[in-house]
Amino acid sequence: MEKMTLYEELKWRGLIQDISSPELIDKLNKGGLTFYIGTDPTADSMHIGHYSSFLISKRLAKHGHHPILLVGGATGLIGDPKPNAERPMITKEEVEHNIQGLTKQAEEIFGFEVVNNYDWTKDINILDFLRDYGKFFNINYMLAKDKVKSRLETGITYAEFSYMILQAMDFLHLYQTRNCTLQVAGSDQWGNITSGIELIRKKLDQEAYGMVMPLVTDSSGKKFGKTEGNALWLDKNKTSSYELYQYFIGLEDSMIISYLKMLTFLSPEEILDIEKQHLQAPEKRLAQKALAQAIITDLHGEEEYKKAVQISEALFGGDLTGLSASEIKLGMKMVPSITLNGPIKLIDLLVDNGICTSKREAREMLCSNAIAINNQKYTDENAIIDQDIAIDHQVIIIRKGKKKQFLGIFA
Ligand code: 383
Repeated sequence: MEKMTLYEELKWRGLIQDISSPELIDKLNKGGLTFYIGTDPTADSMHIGHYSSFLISKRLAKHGHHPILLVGGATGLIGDPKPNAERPMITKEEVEHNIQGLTKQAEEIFGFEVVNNYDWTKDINILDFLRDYGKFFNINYMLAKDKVKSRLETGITYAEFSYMILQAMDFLHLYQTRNCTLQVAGSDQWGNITSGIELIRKKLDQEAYGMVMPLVTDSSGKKFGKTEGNALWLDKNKTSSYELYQYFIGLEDSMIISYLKMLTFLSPEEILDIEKQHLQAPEKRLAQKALAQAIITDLHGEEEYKKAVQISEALFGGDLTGLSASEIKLGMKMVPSITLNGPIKLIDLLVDNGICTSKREAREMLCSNAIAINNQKYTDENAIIDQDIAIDHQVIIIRKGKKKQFLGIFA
């Protein structure tokens, strides 16, 4: 395959939804731009949705552009309007706490410089704000922005309505102080980015640029990384690598190649190769595994990825050595857990905790070799299960048949 330019590659990966001007294409291909991407401190960790768009910054950085990651200590106090409803205000303390988490995470995961817009926004007084910035925003222009337009029926407060001005001020500030000429984001940010470009044009008579990527969704339009309303967090204490692994492995075939393009640094050749093999034997879930490996390794490192695979295999009969009780507990958060108060006869353990519905069922299971503890088969109903057989004297994994798992935790 002929080597693609950066822009061609971004296109091929499906990462370009809109650019503010075709002039940007050459500038992107050349390298050397300072650009920024922002996130608001609405939680103390980013989730996979953020990750997918923040990855763009890594791609640009690899190509010789200079990234700045902005955490919105100021904008987080106001809240970017959602299309359907006003955001609840979060306390200043919460914002402060979240900033700390996000800043640490951004530095750890991306290793880029982090700035906070609170630093240059906090001292602007209201009259200067209205004169120096408010005067450049025409209400008709603001009302025409998608996010505002969609809120005119249900209502929007003056605070949220002003949000786009704050974000535009950031772009202007970074343009002036850092020669930052490009802002990148997900497509929901288009209106805010173009407001900034417009402000820079009006105040300085200069040209800045914007680029947005499409939202990553599944084939039914649901956001990538949302499971029953829960986000997949980038903080491994909130979402374990094992949980990430399970999510990626379970992804549908129809989207998997486009996820590989958008969310990994695998080369086009590698992706085409995986696609070919995947089409020959989709049941092997090779593409899903490649995605899991790439994302978990990029996020948390190779060790974590290996652990995630090991836990997955362990759960289905593999090797448990080397796994600690806390890793197993974290990895098996969604497996039903049972508290054990001391040594117990196996048959009682099975029946008292509802693993089997009756002694009769328990005996049948035991006789047919269908009960395993820590992947060792048990047939003797009188076997004593105690802390001596538990991993780190704490946890046991009880398996019934091929699929059902329970986590026993000694109190
Ligand atoms: C604030 C001040 C700026 C520039 C950006 C911001 C944040 C921005 C925003 N971003 C989202 C967020 O914080 O609300 N107004 O959750 C998300 N981003 C990125 C990406 C995305 C966007 O952090 O599309 C998904 O992750 O742009 O929704 O000067």
